[in-house]
Amino acid sequence: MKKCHFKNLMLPIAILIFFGCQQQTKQKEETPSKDYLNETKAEKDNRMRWWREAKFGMFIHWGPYAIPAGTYEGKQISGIGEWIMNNAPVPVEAYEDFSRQFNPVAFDADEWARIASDAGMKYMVITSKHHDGFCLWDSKVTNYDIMDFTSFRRDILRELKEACDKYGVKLCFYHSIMDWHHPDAQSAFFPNYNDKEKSNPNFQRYVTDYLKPQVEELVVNYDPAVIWFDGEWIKDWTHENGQEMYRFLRNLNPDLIINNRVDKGRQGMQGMNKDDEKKYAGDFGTPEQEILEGTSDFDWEACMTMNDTWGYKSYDDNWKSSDTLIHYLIDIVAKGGNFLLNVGPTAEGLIPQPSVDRLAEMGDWLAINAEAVYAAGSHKVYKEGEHIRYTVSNDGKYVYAIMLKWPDNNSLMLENVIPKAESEIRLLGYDRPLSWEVDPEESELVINLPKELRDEAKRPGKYAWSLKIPI
Ligand code: FHN
Repeated sequence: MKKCHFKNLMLPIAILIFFGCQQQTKQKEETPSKDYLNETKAEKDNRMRWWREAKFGMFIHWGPYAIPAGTYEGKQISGIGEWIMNNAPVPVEAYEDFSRQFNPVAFDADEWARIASDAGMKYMVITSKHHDGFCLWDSKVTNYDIMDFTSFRRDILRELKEACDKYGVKLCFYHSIMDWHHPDAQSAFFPNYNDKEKSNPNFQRYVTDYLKPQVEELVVNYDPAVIWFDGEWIKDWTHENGQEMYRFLRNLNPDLIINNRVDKGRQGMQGMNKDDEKKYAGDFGTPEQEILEGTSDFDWEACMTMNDTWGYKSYDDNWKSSDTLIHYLIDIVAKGGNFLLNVGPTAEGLIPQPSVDRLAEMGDWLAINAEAVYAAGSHKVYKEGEHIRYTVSNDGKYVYAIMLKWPDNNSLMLENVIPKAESEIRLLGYDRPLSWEVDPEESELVINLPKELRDEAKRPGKYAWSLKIPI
């Protein structure tokens, strides 16, 4: 709801709000502005701790684009679903009709948070606003939101906040800098550029009067753990804008984590920052639809779709298997990254069943292998051959060798870990210790897997198995 609606409220409430605002302004003025771009390593380590231990998060792309679901005027539109406004293209007024119709009556925040939590996901990043400009919360800055523009009139982000708190999942917001709907954010790149004479766009005015106050609302009213910017590549958004936004938000909440797309450092889909003299704002790199080749000193999170679209497309059935997704998670964690795996709910508010099925299988796998994944650091090498990935417990007492494939001869040889003498090597999910020896000539560890586990059905879980090795 926009601010002007307050004029209809009763006088006493208006007075209360007035004094409340005065108080808030006073507090803001009194808070010294700290330069969070220059924090120490210890400060950053402390702030990033929960995120580094979380490893696995749910990405949610959801908005009015779920209504056309990839089809406009009878034609299937190529490209990712949430880009339909740009790709079809759909003029602003016609797209607003979709937004007006957005009525996800089957949306159940509790169910979404439960699905994420059961999958072993520790955080959720939902599109507060994607490039189409439509807002999923009750914004005072615009009427182009779920409360004022639709008959649904439920604050989606508020409901998710409550549900995520209940399940111990941290709620985070994706927020697009690029905005195809706002008149001041139109540029030659956008579908409605031809209307620009009507509006005389002024991008910096959009930043000051719209983008910043909106993200401020999100941070102050919903306390997100991460702000995940996107759409920063447009030329109107500058390095200075990025620095200033980062400082502004960290001053609102010093614990906030912000991705590197707040600034101009990201190098395409590889997602890590350019290596130049500029110091870019942002706390972690964002590889998109890819996994880094190796480890990195800069925190990173790979975001990925389960099929080929972020926003729902009714006819995209190119689903990755659970096997593949679990192996991606292991590979990412071994290389020191996080995995942000996307779902694109339908216009009714349902997470598609193929996504639900895969998430349940990932949750089953993590229920057995959790300790090899969470709070795990990187070993001196992250892999051995094609089928072994390594992690290390945070206390440094155990190395986990995760087998992506069951060894053909039922015994495993490892070159990169020597166990503590007389210690017990265990297979997570199996109740007896395994026999092992170190080949003195080769200084190779040989682990003998129990004969009964030649039978796939008797193994603890499917797709990958973790050996816990005391060091
Ligand atoms: O254009 C977007 C796209 O729609 C999607 O949101 C992904 C997710 O990382 N990011 C963009 C492109 O980098």
